[in-house]
Amino acid sequence: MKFRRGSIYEAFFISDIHYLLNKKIKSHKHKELFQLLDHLGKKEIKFNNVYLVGDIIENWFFSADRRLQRVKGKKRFNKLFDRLDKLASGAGKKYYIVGNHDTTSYLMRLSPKVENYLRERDWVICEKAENELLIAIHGHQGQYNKFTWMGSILVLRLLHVFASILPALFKFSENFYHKHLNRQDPSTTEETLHYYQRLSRLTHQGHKVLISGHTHDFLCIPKINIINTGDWVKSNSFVIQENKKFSGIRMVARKEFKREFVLKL
Ligand SMILES: [Mn+2]
Repeated sequence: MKFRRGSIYEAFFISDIHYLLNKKIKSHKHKELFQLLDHLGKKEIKFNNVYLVGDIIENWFFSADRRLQRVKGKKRFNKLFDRLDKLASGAGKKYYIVGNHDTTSYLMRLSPKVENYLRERDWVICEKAENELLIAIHGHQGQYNKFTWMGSILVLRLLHVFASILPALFKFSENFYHKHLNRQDPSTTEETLHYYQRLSRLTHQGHKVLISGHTHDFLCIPKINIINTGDWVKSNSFVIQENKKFSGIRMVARKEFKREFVLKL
C-alpha cells in the first residue's frame, strides 16, 4: 500500500518502541521507526488523533528522568517527539498511554520530568483512552494487578541498585529481568485468548474495539474486536483508523508498507 500525499486519517496507533534502550541492547528497530516517521512527515500525512499505546520509552533499564536532564538526552527525546508531534493534524488529541516499561513507580506514574516534557507538548497522559468506538490501553493490566506490579517494581529497583554499584552485574540483572519480569506473555492460543478476555473484562470493552500493545504480537482477532499494534523491536507495525475501519500495517522495507489486517465496525 501507499500513502497519498496530504491525506488526513482519523487516528494513528503505535506502541512498544522501547526508545532509549541501553546501548548494550541493540535488538530494536528504531532506525526503521525513524524511516517511517520521516516518510509520513515528508508526505504530509496527518492524523486527527495520535495514540501512543505504551512502552514508548524504556525506563526499566535506567532512569529516563536522569537522561532528560542531560542535553544529549533531551535531544534524543526531541528527535522522537518532534516527529510524533508532526503527525497530529491539530483537530484531535495526542494520547500518551502509560505502559509498564514507561515507569518504575509503584503507582505506575511517569517520572515528573518526563511528565512535564510531554505536557509541554500537549500530550494527554493517561492509563486508558476511550471514545464511542474504541478503547486504547497498553495491556499489562491483563498480567499485573496492583500487588504483583509493586512486587515487580521492588525487584526491578533492587536490580538497578546492583547494576549501578557494579556494572558487571548489569548482565545478571538483564537476564534476571528477562526470565522473571518480561516472560509472562501468553504463548499458546488458549493463553492468548484468556489474556484478551481478561483485558476485555477489565476495560469493560462491550462492542468497542480494544487496541493494545504490550505482548509485541501484531494481531487482530475480529470475532472479539481485538487489535494489537505490535512493536518496533521486531514487528515494525502500526495501526491506522479511517472512520470505522482499522488497518494493521507493517513496514516491510523503507517506504514499503503492507496492510496485514482490516477490522471494520
Ligand atoms: Mn509492556
